[in-house]
This record gives sequence, C-alpha cells and structure tokens, in this order.
Amino acid sequence: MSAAACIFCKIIKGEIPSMKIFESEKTLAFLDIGPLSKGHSLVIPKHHGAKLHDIPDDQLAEVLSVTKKIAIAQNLQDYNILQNNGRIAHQIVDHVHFHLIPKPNAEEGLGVGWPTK
Ligand code: IU
Repeated sequence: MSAAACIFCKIIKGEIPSMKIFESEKTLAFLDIGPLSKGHSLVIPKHHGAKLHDIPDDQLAEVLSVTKKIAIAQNLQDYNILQNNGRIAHQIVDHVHFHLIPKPNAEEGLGVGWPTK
C-alpha cells in the first residue's frame, strides 16, 4: 500500500482526526479507536513502512523511547507492548505501529488477560 492511501499517514497529515498524545518530527502517538483497555495507545514512526524491517533504526529508536515515556507519564505498572507484522500475525493496518496496552487491575475488570489482537 502506498503512503498516499495509508490511513495512518492520513492521521499524521491531519487529514483524519485522532486523539493525539505526543508528536515530534519523527513520531506520533494517539489513542486507539478500538481500545483493548482504557488508555490503549498507538505509537508510530512518521516514516511510512508496513513492517518493522521497513523502518529506519533512528525512527524505531524514537518510537520505543516515546512508548516508554508515555508508559511513565500514564504511571503504568502493568502493560503490554504489541507490534504485529503481517496478516497471519493479526496486522490490520499496514503502517508500523506499537500498541501500548495498559493492564488495569482485576477489580477494574477491563483489559485483563492477554491481548486478543
Ligand atoms: P493491528 O496491529 O494492525 O491489528 O492494529 C491496528 C489497530 O489500529 C487496531 O487496534 C485499531 O483499533 C487501530 N486503528 C485506529 O486506532 N484508528 C484507525 O483509524 C484504524 C485502526 I483503520
């Protein structure tokens, strides 16, 4: 898929609205529209590439660093980082993205267990 047709590139360009959490020259983080738990966010490189191996190292390094900063800012203690590559691995959107999925405690009753996507 070309960058022009990519939904996350449209979010980066502001052509599609999103709930932004963080933005820099290389990285964007926003809330997932189908959250697996409260605060589920996506952290993406602005460089368009479908899979991890398509992304330059400097972009990946910043994405991981931003993911860590968001986890700290949200004061998360238990959380999953998930990054899918390819249909069999449950990738739906062909622009690399890291899921940051907070795991609330059992009493809150949401998002407990292994992510299902
Ligand atoms: P996946 O790793 O490709 O399976 O995850 C794609 C995610 O992108 C999924 O959790 C969707 O809810 C999310 N998403 C979004 O936040 N905004 C969108 O416009 C679209 C998908 I399309």
